[in-house]
Amino acid sequence: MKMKQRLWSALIASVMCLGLTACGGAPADTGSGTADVGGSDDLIVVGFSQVGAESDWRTANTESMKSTFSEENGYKLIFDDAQQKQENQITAIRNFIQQDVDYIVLAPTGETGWDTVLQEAKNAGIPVIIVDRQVQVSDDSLYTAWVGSDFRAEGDKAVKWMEEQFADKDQLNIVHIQGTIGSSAQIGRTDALNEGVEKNANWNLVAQQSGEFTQAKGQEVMESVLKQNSDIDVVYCENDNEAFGAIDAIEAAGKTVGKDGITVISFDTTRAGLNDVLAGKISLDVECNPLHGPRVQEIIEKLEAGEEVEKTAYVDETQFDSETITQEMIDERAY
Ligand code: GZL
Ligand code: ZN
Repeated sequence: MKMKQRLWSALIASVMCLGLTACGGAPADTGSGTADVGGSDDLIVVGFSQVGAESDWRTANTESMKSTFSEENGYKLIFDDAQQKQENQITAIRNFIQQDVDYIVLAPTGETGWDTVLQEAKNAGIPVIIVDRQVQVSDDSLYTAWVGSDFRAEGDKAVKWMEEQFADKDQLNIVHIQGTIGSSAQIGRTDALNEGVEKNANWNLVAQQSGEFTQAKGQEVMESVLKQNSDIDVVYCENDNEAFGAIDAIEAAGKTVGKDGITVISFDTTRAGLNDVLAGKISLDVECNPLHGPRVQEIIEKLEAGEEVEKTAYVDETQFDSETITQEMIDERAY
């Protein structure tokens, strides 16, 4: 039910209550804070357009949203998996508008191409919350709030660690397996490495190709790079699933990863990724926190209460390396 309808129903209910109390009847309030007028369902309806199911990170992100926006929490979630295609997200948003949802949440595949459909949502009076990756729009009133990670900062953490680890290496041959081209996560993590290569004369980028944030593509890219390059020092993977694929390819080629072999760097710190850090297969994993459900819920609750919300909210993130990680550190994490 939309916010304005809710206000009307409360107003009508209070008038009714006045009437009822005047003639001694019980107030119509159902105790849910807003009186139920005509038995209308007072769940807050949220339409969520999710990128897809390409990675462990995405699965954890979906789980966080679904467990937060449950009926017992007072929500009806309409979930759409776009299989990593923007056109599917645009269709989903139009469906949400048709269904007159109370809020639209969008985890965008790429940063551009959103102006038209977000204008349609604005015209329909439906607030849009962007989560995870960012959108570049001509008018940022087309969305109410964004919450997610600082991807450039994540990349800078990895580059700083590499500078410390390989300070005395005269030549560092780096393979760069990028994420989905045009996504904020890829742009930020790539910009950081490109700047690191410019800054460090001993760093040599031997290959740069997208692994689409998937394990299969990560393995395929690594296999082709291994055929053309025999001296690789570092593989910079823009998420854990690409790292899993790259490690499989490296080991299938009879080489090793870790301290005495190729250094694998990754992002996301999923449970499987951290297990590989503990095993010494991934040397550094930079956190990218997927638990956005409660953060988006906080924004919606504020909007429901008519309160101001922050336009941009970055989540705090850390990093783990194979020298210092412990099982306890992994056990105490929520994903
Ligand atoms: C990052 C997110 C990225 C993850 C990948 O916030 O957009 O997309 O790093 C996921 O695992 O596919
Ligand atoms: Zn009700």
